[in-house]
Amino acid sequence: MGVCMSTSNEEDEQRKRSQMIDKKLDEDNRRLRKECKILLLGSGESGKSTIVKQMKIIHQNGYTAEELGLYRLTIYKNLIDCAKALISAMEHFEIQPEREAVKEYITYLASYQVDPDPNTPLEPKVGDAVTSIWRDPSVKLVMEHQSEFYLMDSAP
Ligand SMILES: Nc1nc2c(ncn2[C@@H]2O[C@H](COP(=O)(O)OP(=O)(O)O)[C@@H](O)[C@H]2O)c(=O)[nH]1
Ligand SMILES: [Mg+2]
Repeated sequence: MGVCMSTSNEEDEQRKRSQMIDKKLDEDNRRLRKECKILLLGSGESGKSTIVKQMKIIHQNGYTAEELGLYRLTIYKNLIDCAKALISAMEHFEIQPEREAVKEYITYLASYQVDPDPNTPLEPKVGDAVTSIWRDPSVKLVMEHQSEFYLMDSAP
């Protein structure tokens, strides 16, 4: 008798599990039918990522504070990477900065590491350094070689 009970209980459980799986498959199917997949094709910097960001802002309540914090970190890193790319190009093409202060800023930026915590802002000196380097007349000469080294489109 005990054996009979346990078998019927087991069958019951299995039936319930099977029904749950069927239900889940049904739900997934319904959701998939509503889903619309878009393939974004285009060369680099043609706006693919921008479309995805706009979709999220318009249809998915935009970005949380935490997500925005991660973007802040990306922006900090991009800024430092671009500055370092410019500095490397200066060295590579043997172009000397004109102003003494710029030389000191270059040494400072070359060893600068972005803090991985997005709530830690960049040191204010980074702003002064980047502005000073960018204003130095030697940058014009470096930019004449722009096709010979990689610099993000957003750098200038
Ligand atoms: N003027 C204008 N700029 C855009 C547009 N869409 C994207 N951008 C800019 O083009 C650059 C590259 O866009 P991105 O989405 O990163 O291109 P991806 O490389 O195809 O992912 C960014 O600086 C965007 O701000 C647009 O519709 N109009
Ligand atoms: Mg992209």
